[in-house]
Amino acid sequence: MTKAPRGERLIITFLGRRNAGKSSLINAIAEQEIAIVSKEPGTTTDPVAKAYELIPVGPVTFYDTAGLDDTGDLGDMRVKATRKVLLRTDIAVLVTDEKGVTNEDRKIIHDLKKMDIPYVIAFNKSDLASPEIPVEEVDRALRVSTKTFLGVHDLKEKIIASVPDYFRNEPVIIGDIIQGGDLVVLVVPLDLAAPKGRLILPQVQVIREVLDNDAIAITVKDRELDEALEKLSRPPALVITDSQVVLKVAGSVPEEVPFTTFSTAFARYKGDLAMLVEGANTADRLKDGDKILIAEACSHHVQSDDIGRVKIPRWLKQYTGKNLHFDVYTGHDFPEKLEEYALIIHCGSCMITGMEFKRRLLTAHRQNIPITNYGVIISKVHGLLDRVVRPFGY
Ligand SMILES: Nc1nc2c(ncn2[C@@H]2O[C@H](COP(=O)(O)OP(=O)(O)OP(=O)(O)O)[C@@H](O)[C@H]2O)c(=O)[nH]1
Ligand code: SF4
Ligand SMILES: [Mg+2]
Repeated sequence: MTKAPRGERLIITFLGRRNAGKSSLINAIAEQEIAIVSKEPGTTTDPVAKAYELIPVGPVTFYDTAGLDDTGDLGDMRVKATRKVLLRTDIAVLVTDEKGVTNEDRKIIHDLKKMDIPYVIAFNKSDLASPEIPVEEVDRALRVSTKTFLGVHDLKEKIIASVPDYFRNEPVIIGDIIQGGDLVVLVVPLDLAAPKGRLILPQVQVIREVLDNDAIAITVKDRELDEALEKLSRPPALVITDSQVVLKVAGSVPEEVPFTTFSTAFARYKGDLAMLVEGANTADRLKDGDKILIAEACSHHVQSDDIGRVKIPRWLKQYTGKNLHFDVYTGHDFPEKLEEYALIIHCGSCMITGMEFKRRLLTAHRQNIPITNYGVIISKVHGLLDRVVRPFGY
């Protein structure tokens, strides 16, 4: 089985009532006994991850979950655990039995819709009965049987067809907004924080994309920008700068020249720019006493004027004029109690994959918590957000 880094695998979660055949269906699709099946309701108690190679999608994780109709304290805990998996789920497979869609299933469908999770419905045990498929679910539904294997292949195809775009498409940084022959100016300050003797990966990646598109990359420090712009025989198609000097550079670049920051381009490349911009615009509605979560994906070395702990809180307080409270959380997940936050500001995510970052965005979005990131909020508090997102058609 192909090994893929954590966060790179598509997560497909099987859920439904107890005994509906969730575990059996995973086995039928995988054509091997990877999940435990029994006639006793409540066999699967905790979410169990199974690795599988779903051709042509690639490595995926099947999550087998406990029945969502479980009751009592233990049942509630199991339902909570399934819900936690759902926050990270890319595609849900709702499994029903010979009873078809019951009121409990309707509630699950309602939650899936609310959480914006693509789903398909497997009407399992079709060897026993053919219950009615609700009209509004016909396109997503399929009759299957893990006993006769009826519909199992088609279900697999339906799952493949439901793979979200963010998993399918090869993302671009700026390649789609420039053309062959364009001049692209990169502004790269070489301050004390810059690594010795080299450029950082995002800068190198942008230069490579400019060259791949047969365009011309001109790299300057902020100090030489005015001179470089003067010497160009025609205006650049794009100026892209490090966020640290965004204010100064914005002053040098004529208003009609497309202008952005590396962070903005990478927010789109790795995440979901529309969601991050929406999150940053929440800054205009913050109130006294609001709590903001600064979420960092790794425990990097904290500096005295740390961007997440010092600079962004200071700028945001100045921008809003409000008395805001900041918490910092480091690690792969968000803290348990997310609903107390008015806004999440995520780090630049340089150490995690785009897939993992997108999943974190979705996790916040599914709980209705606005989310933005360092690069986007920096442009916002400097009053430059509209300008730096314009080249991307916002
Ligand atoms: N007739 C028939 N029985 C099935 C089918 N699929 C599963 N079963 C039976 O239904 C029972 C429950 O199957 P499981 O796969 O354990 O169901 P589950 O949804 O994982 O159940 P829990 O883990 O207890 O929530 C077992 O006895 C299976 O043999 C099917 O397509 N047809
Ligand atoms: S921006 Fe990069 S180094 Fe900083 S906390 Fe996030 S992942 Fe770690
Ligand atoms: Mg089970």
